[in-house]
Amino acid sequence: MNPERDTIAALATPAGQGGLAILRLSGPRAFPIATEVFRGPSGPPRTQIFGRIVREDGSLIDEVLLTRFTGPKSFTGEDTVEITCHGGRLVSRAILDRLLHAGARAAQGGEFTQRAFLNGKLDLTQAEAVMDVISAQTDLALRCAQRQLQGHLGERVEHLRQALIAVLAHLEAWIDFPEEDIDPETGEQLNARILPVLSGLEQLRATARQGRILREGVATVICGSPNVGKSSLLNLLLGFERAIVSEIAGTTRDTLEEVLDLEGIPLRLIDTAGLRDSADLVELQGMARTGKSLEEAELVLEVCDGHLPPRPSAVEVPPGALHLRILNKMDLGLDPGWNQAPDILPLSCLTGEGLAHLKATVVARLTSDHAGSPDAWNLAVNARHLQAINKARDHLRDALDQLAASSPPELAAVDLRSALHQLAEIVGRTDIEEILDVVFSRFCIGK
Ligand SMILES: Nc1nc2c(ncn2[C@@H]2O[C@H](COP(=O)(O)OP(=O)(O)OP(=O)(O)O)[C@@H](O)[C@H]2O)c(=O)[nH]1
Ligand SMILES: [Mg+2]
Repeated sequence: MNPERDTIAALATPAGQGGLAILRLSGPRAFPIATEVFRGPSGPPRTQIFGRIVREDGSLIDEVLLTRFTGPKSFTGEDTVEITCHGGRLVSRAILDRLLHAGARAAQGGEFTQRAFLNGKLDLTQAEAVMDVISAQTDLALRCAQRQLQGHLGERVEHLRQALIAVLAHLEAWIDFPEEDIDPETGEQLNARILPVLSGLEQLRATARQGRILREGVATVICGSPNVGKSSLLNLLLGFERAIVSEIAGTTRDTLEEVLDLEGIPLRLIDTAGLRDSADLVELQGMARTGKSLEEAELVLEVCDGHLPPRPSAVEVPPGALHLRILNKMDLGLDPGWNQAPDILPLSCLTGEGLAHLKATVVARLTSDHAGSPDAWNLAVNARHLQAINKARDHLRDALDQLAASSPPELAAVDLRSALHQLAEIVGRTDIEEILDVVFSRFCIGK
């Protein structure tokens, strides 16, 4: 424990009314501060003790349960106290004020987890996973975050890092010999040891898309002409009447967004205004918003009225996005003009016919490109990891080029060290003040 550090305090549960609220206190003065504000029996650590939080004059603020965790056996690694009080805004605020008055400092967002990291309780991937667990929107996202919190990703990266350290040691031993260049045999051996690390990095890289999907959801835009059943599809997928549906063309004016858990994959469903020629100012603004949503779409669900003959589509699918065409209103019978159309999914929002097939197709299309990799949904690296992995990969490729060109070995060593530095940044094993701010700024207070 670092005695220089402040003792920090915060409300760990959401501000507002609830049955209970929990406050946290962590740092070298956590126990003395607790003793000052708490009246109750003393008891062993990790045991809840019933007592009272009192003001300076001894008057009651609230009856609470208080638990002491002696560092390093605590979440932060420091002496920590948790206070469970009644879940009212005023009462939790009054207790927090009392703790601050007794010498604690108000914690910043993520500061408890940051201390856990600085005290070696978590590596940086695990610290990030704390936030992923809190913000997970689907079971699959939660499972992935829990695996990362258990240290699976950290272990994989550490494994690659150790392999690279061994290569560097080999290379440096070679540098200590007086010869000027790497002889072909040593070059081959080094090559053979770098290549598996490179392929390990590629495997991690291949999980980045899943990482983004699990953390941010798939931007899914429901679009098409007016009155084809876009809002009906949104409602059908969600299972409740989120959007207004009517037989009047141009019902939806503004974009509407709602998250759907589709077999563990979070879809950010966006219902949009129908696209058509119009002079109505509000409708034009709505269509402009449809266009904006489409620009950022990863999955485009283009809805058509299957009862009517096909018409040229006004939907512009951005490059790289998945595009599915849905023929709605199949209960009214499909127009024969659609017979030749490829890749269409018949559906009836009225009866639900075709929905199971549509869902299965979406899941299959979203998961197909990594069907061979069971890691993809487990490791699912985030954007920060990906950036470091990309840089590490580039440095390793440079090192291989140097070896192939039989350059002086010092040059390959520089590249290997740079690659190592990138891997160290992923798990936080380096001097990384600047990346800490980026990582922990996403956190909520009290975590
Ligand atoms: N028979 C039948 N009618 C449907 C079906 N789906 C939607 N409708 C009807 O079609 C009309 C338009 O549905 P909406 O969901 O409001 O269509 P929209 O595409 O959102 O329309 P705008 O918001 O105006 O662009 C409503 O009267 C719906 O009840 C379907 O599968 N079968
Ligand atoms: Mg609509």
